[in-house]
Amino acid sequence: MSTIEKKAWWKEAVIYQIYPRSFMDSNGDGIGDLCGITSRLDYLAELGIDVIWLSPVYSSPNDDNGYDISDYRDIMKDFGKMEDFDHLLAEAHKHNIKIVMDLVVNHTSDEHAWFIESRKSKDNPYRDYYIWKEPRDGGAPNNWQSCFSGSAWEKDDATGMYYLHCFSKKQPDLNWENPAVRDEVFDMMNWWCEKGIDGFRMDVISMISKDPDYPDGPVKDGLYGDLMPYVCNGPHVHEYLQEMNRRVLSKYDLLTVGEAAGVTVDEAKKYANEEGTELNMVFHFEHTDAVSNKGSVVGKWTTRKPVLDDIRPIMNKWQTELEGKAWNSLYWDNHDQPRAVSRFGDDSTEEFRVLSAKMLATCLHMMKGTPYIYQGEEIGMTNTRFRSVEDCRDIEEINAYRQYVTDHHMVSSEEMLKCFETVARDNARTPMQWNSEKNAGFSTGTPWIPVNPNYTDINAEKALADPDSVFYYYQKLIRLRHETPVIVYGVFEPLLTDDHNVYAWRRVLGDQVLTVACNWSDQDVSCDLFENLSDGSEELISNYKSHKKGVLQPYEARVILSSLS
Ligand code: TEU
Ligand code: CA
Repeated sequence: MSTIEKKAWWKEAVIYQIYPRSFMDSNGDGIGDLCGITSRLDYLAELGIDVIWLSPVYSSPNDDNGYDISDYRDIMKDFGKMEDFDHLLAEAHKHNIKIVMDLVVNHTSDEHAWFIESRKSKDNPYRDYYIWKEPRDGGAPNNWQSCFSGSAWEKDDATGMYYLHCFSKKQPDLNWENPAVRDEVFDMMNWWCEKGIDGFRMDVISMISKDPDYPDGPVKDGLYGDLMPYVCNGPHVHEYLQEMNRRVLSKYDLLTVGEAAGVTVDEAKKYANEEGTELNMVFHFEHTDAVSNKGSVVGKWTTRKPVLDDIRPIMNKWQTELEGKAWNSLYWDNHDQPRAVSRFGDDSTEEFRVLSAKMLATCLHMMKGTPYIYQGEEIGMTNTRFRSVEDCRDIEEINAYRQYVTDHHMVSSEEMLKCFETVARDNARTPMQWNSEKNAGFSTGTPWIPVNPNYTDINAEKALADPDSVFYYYQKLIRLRHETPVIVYGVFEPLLTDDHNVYAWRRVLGDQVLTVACNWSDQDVSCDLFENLSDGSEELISNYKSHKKGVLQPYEARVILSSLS
């Protein structure tokens, strides 16, 4: 028997992530923008989501599409003006939709005023805002590789010292040990909260406290060392987040989610503890990294697709271990990941694309935690094609191609492009497919990144005209969540954990039981979970209209609500 835990609106909500650059272009310059988002609020209200997470919209030179911020209190020129933001926020609230901002404070842009000052001289008042080290043997201070290839250190001519950049060299890492940096960040956060925003998604927040020894990392591919063990979950990260909570978060009613690269369940219990001293929840990477961690072509790059046996032990661990101690966030994809249906489902035929997109949605939305939908997931958008590296826009892809293909000949161009088609971030960044008109209805100009050629078959207008579409299936899942407490608060109990094809579990709350089964294969498989249903059992949702006795059909998903007594 379960106990009813602390209720919270952010546990009951469904979040929809918008990558503004690729969502809707209102002025024909080929780049999505804030007015474009405002023009599509009716669509989001129809879907029924509660919250928008906006990927960064602040001033940025766009080395990493807005994750390199040059002014935290201004809007990126490509996206509009502050008054467009204020209008979006007000209109979203009128639609009963909250807005969560992306908070990127592990690093700034090298064009941020703080860094422009910091690099000027060793005694500049802003010097300690960033992480500067003397050269070692005339080279970089250690062997760390940046997440975007090459050394994580860049030599700066003005002083001959190196600064740390875990990402691109245009994203210098802030020095959180400096209290002045924390003051600046917390002031800025309070400023946005006073505007009336509804929360923060915190970019790589697990990386803000570094190992003070800066040791060399284990060398993986013969070029550089891994920095992750020394920058994730560092010695002061919980102290800094508790300070942030005291000085900002606790003063408002916010949704907070930390993007927590390298997080383990034990660390998550601290970041997302039920007492609420840090954040509401974190994103972990264990299911998205599952295949690369088992062996890849090079780095994260792989052509392998995960199978249920790769994913279930991870998801079940997070479900059972956080129970009662911390809250989960649930996602299959985002702007850094390939498309959910292409990676975890099956986009080989139209029938399987639709069935498996609905199956994955069922699977995710029936687990315990707050579900996140990434733009286009609700219509089953798929991965795209990379004819050559010219099709890439993402700095991660471009740099990895240069390092592994061009400079070191470790991988052929053909193989790298296959890896890109499997896991590249640009798969998620092709424009939202609104209709079958020019550029999928995204823009009247030339889109900044090519539209996925399948937009004439897969688009929102078609989905809205088809009662059996993936869109209406998501709409129903969201409505069910709002109506059915066991979907939000029920305790997760794994079932059939040895089955290679069927992912099944129960959720229990009081005397209510939800039984969930999802067939992850393209074959009929046997499953007797639904054979002896008690009287009064009710099918809440399924992606099939008729069922076969003792069998789950290809990608079939079923959810049954019954009572324990
Ligand atoms: O991502 C950080 C992160 O760890 C990634 O998912 C990263 O994209 C991946 O490891 C690369 O292989 C966040 C943002 O979501 C991402 O878009 C930014 O590029 C990155 O931080 C830097 O701000
Ligand atoms: Ca535009």
